[in-house]
Amino acid sequence: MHIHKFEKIWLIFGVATLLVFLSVVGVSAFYLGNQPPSCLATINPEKVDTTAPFDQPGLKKVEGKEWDYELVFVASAFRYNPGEVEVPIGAKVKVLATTKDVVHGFSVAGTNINMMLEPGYISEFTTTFDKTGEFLILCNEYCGAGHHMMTSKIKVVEK
Ligand SMILES: [Cu+2]
Repeated sequence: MHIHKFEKIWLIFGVATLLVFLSVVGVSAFYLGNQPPSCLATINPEKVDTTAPFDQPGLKKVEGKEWDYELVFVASAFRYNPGEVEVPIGAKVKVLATTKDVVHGFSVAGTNINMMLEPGYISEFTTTFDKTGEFLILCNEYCGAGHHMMTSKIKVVEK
């Protein structure tokens, strides 16, 4: 079979591009460990208030884990619990969040924290807050009439 020279070049280019993209996704998923935030842990959305750790939202010091604190958020129309929280600077924090009703967003302005909260799933993000200041948490998934009022705040403070 004869393939025209330009067709061959174009074919090679196409296959090479595909391989580059697949290896980027592969390295990101299997070597860097990037995963969708809510693919592993599930929760009964009707029993969020009585299921640990969501029965006690807020910041908790933990021992013997790779992170120093767990920051637990429960989202519901149209608020986050807690409505404001203080986090010590430099601490490694694992954010755990879920929703009691519909899909909500969990985006922390000025950081790379941006999760979708889906009913029945626990979204997780581990990070270190290394700048003091106030960081606004916003819902960026339209959830209903009060969507624009749905906020919380993380205050990063000196130890
Ligand atoms: Cu919303």
